[in-house]
Amino acid sequence: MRIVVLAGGIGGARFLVGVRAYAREVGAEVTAVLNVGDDASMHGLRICPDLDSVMYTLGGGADPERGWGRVGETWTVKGELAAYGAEPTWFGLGDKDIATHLVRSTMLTAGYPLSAVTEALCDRWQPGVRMLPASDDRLETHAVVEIDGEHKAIHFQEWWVRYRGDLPTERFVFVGAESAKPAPGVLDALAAADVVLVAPSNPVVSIAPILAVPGLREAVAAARVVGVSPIIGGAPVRGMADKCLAIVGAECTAAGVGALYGADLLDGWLVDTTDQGAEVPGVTVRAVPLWMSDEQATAAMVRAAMELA
Ligand code: GDP
Ligand code: FO1
Ligand code: CA
Repeated sequence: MRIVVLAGGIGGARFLVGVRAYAREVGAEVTAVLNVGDDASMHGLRICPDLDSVMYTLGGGADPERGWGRVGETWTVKGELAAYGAEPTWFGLGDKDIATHLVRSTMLTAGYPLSAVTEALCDRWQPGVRMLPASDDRLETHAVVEIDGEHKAIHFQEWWVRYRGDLPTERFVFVGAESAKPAPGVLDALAAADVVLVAPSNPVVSIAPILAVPGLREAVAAARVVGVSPIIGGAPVRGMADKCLAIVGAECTAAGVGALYGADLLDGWLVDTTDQGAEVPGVTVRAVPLWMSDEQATAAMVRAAMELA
């Protein structure tokens, strides 16, 4: 049995903990195809928030409260950068986390593709699933916003971390997507997949940038696909999905996100029991508890998704 999971950061990481537990139980092989749209360069370092959230979470090194970065983190470098007034001052890199970005940036500068760098970082963390970036090519999510009457595109990190998404926002663009290629192994994994699971990740800024890589959406749609709703009772469990859905004109409900993905992508759609009765035209919908409170509860969600498939 081969399972491919499309995932972003924290929601994707927690879901993958359950997928890994399920896979161990049934002897399945798991490949995670991960969002790179959040990636940015800060202080000369390449930061890959979603890849790192997944790697740290599966490797047992993530900070569970913050949802990003390392547990037991210290902030000496951040303080020193601030003392220089080094921009961006609104983005914080922890000392332990910086080691990851140093290794990654050194390898990228030496010419290794992001997929090879990710594999090397995973040698340490042993996530227990194969982690592939959606693309080795630069594909960055930018928000087209209005600041002081001026229209401009800012990086997703600036939109979220600096402005908390509190700006008039017209749309998101995935810069570089048109010419990006799926990373090595992505299309092969999708072609060989018995089931593709869409994690309960942000549909607009975590899953959409993955599907924006030319050829990827078609490769996913050709498989048996079950998605899991990140929206419970009309609200995201955490994060900015409500803001993002409003910007793309989608309803912030389990049915709204299911419809956004659509019947051309999804075969099945898992919603929380709170959202029992939600319908998505052309898609089989089932309701089960979707709170990822621990590994067992999450593995039960995955089992339900696999049964639906
Ligand atoms: P990010 O990249 O760090 O923002 O993380 P993702 O895009 O992977 O996931 C963010 C989404 O995870 C949010 O929209 C949350 O609603 C969703 N999420 C977080 N915890 C849970 C949970 O326990 N259950 C469900 N169903 N969704 C969750
Ligand atoms: N989120 C913040 O709210 N503030 C930060 O200073 C910040 C720094 C940061 C550094 C590395 C990293 O991997 C993630 C970081 N995040 C920070 C989280 C990140 O901005 C977003 O939550 C994700 O990109 C959404 O997936
Ligand atoms: Ca993300």
